[in-house]
Amino acid sequence: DICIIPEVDSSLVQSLGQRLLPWLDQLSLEDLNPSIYVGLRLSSLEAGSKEPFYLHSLKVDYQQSLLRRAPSDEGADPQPKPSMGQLALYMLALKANWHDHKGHPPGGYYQYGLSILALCVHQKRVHDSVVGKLLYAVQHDHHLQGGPLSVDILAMAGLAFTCLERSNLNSDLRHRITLAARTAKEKVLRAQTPEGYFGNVYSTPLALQLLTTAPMPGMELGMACLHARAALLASLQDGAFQNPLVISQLLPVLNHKSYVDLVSPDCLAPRVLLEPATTTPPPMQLPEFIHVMLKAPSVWPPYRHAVSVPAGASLEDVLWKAQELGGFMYGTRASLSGPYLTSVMGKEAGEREFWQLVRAPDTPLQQGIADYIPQDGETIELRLVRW
Ligand code: B12
Repeated sequence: DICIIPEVDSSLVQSLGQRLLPWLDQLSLEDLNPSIYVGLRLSSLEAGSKEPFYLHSLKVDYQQSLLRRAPSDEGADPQPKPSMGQLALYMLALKANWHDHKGHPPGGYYQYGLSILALCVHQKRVHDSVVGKLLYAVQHDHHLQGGPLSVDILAMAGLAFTCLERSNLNSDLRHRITLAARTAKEKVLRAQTPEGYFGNVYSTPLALQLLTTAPMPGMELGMACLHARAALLASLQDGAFQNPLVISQLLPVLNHKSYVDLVSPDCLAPRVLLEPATTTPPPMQLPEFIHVMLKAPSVWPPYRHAVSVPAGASLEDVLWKAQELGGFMYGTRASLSGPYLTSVMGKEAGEREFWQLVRAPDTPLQQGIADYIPQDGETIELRLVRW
């Protein structure tokens, strides 16, 4: 005996769905409801662009309320943490946000690979089609053929494949996964520069995480990695690693570890307790001033102005100074890599666009606005480009 629900009149279904629609505009804390999202995603109806927006609000709200301190901490918390049931629904909502397998994934292939890796180290199996999309990208996608970020993306994808391989998840794809892990390594290896970096200095840590995961018969790994290691050590000495995110990708390499080792972390390995570095304050000196030419040719009217800042100031200081002088405007958003430039002269970068930082005539910077220290006489161009 089976239970079958005969099809219901579609206009009835639609009118039910329509009653949910106004709720999708209620994004305040007390109104957000993961159940609405899950129900809609599992229905025969969809609410277009309201859906991703609603899910986004859910994520922001739930993440924030999870991070808030427990109500017992001090004073009464007006917004209690979500209940176990609400959390459970939120988890369902995250799962209901499947994507179609055509086109570029929304956060880019880097985040796609990172997500598969994260689930894999938790030993959570994802659908073959999800892994299939990354397999296809590594073998065929032209975005990954030598673009500036290709090594970062290939390294992350390779780490994800290595984890899947070791954990024997998605066993039907085993052969393709092994092949793609090898392809990722080969492409990373081929991207080695004469100085020894894989891609650039900042993609080398992730690249090494990948290349050190396992020996590769038939590949000249040994010399290549020694060369990369020497190049990294030289750039460490030059102070190239100041940004906490890139440091966080490098530290595992220096400890012969990769993200794949999180599958079964070695909790007993001894670790050294860090002590704060003792800094001696620099001697008081009158700051020397430098001049930096700031240009934004892709806005109308084009902006071009010399800005004077103390030597050692960051590009962010230059932008700030230019704004203070008048005639220049910029906006940033916080990210794990630091402040990300989102708008120049009121012009926001659109989808798949970004404000590229370029040292004239044509050298894209390898650091963000907070980390890059311009030299006297340099011209910095802010260009709105597609990626
Ligand atoms: Co980028 N980028 N990038 N990038 N990018 C990386 C972070 C990295 C490490 C690549 C490399 O050189 N090997 C370097 C940073 C090195 C360093 O810190 N010293 C780098 C650089 C240098 C840049 C640029 C400064 C290049 C330039 O203009 N000359 C610009 C940023 C300029 C600006 O501020 N407007 C830039 C731009 C981009 C695009 C192509 C736009 C994409 C981001 C768009 C998108 O995915 N929606 C991009 C990516 C994808 C990456 C990459 C491959 C992954 C980032 C990611 O998704 N992280 C990393 C590689 C890596 O980390 N090893 C390089 C995971 C998520 C969970 O973290 O903080 O939420 P998140 O991610 C956001 C930020 O990372 C931000 O965009 C992400 C999505 O919103 N972002 C930032 C991306 N790049 C950069 C760079 C800087 C300096 C900052 C502050 C933020």
